[in-house]
Amino acid sequence: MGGMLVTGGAGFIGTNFVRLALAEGHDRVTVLDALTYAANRTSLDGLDPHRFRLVEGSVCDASVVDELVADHDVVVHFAAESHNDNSLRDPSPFVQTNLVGTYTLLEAVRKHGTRYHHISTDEVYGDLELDDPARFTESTPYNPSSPYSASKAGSDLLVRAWVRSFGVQATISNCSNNYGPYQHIEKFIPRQITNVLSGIRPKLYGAGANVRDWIHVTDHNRAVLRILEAGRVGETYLIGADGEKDNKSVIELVLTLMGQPADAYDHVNDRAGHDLRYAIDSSKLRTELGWAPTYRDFESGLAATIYWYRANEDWWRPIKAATEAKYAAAGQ
Ligand code: NAD
Ligand code: TDX
Repeated sequence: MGGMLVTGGAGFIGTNFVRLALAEGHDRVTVLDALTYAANRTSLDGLDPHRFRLVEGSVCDASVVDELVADHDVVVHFAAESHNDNSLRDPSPFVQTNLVGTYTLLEAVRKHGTRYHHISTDEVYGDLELDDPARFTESTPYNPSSPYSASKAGSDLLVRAWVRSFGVQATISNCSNNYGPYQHIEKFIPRQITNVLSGIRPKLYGAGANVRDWIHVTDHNRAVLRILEAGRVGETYLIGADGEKDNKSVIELVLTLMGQPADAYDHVNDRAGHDLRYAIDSSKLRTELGWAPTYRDFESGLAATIYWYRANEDWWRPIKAATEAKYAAAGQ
């Protein structure tokens, strides 16, 4: 008994979370990960085998989930199908993993009385107009746009129902767009960095006016650790670092930081149903739990991320051609 079960710990945010939790003194961390296309087993290389273990399996597998939940004090649920573009091509694994997987975990934590933290996204709230002074808060109504965000919204609602109906000891966090090391190169920022490193021009969807609210992955994960420490059961916390930027500015900054002309990118087909703007008001997290972001300068965080992809070409190079082939088929 004891220790933390982290689902999806071989993915982007989960890997960074496991590394942070071990560095902060958590002494027993188990990852349950199905090792889908989105995972990279080498992201977890070099961790202390006395304190860390990787179990390959699905959150939809009730017997594996039950056995692991029974053996840990807390579950942090990162595992998900996470990419909007993929959800537009084939929603089926999104419904399975994000809805059925969350249901399977909830039944296990209900049975064993285990503390549960649910990782979610600001995309459950839909999108905002560019000039809307409002930002998302914990009381903004759910209004998801894509199969991905609808499946995440559904999973959040399952958690809320299991808290209310069965007294499950759960908290939820909805975070804005993360950037940093170990992010899959299908996602916007690492796709453009690895494009430049591969001699491919960066690809901007549509006119690039869409706004995302960027946060460094470590700031997200520090907020999750803080919620585990002091968050109130049954509550939702929004996580965001006041990092609104439009996509065109981000692509120009990547190019400039990599020594290329700022306009050396292509406009490609827009995403169907493309959300215009996300923006988070994280006052509740800041005032109740005393959290604040440590990466306050996007440009230097981005420069460090570019450095990481330059230094870790072995990590991403093997999947670059196949990732780009998928986009090329969609004219993106
Ligand atoms: P990711 O795609 O990089 O990683 C997902 C991980 O989950 C992978 O290791 C994959 O193998 C694993 N997985 C998928 N299906 C599984 C299954 N059935 N059983 C067990 N493991 C499975 O995703 P990410 O960007 O690290 O996102 C992690 C979580 O954070 C997700 O819940 C996502 O919705 C949420 N989130 C992400 C962002 C972001 O900007 N990336 C922002 C807010 C919230
Ligand atoms: O090549 C690209 N060109 C481009 O202009 C790609 C891949 C994306 N984009 C645009 C689409 C979005 O407006 O960049 C923006 C960011 O795209 P993604 O990295 O795909 O992220 P997004 O769709 O905003 O969702 C992300 O943040 C919320 C994560 O993937 C989700 O898991 C999280 O919930």
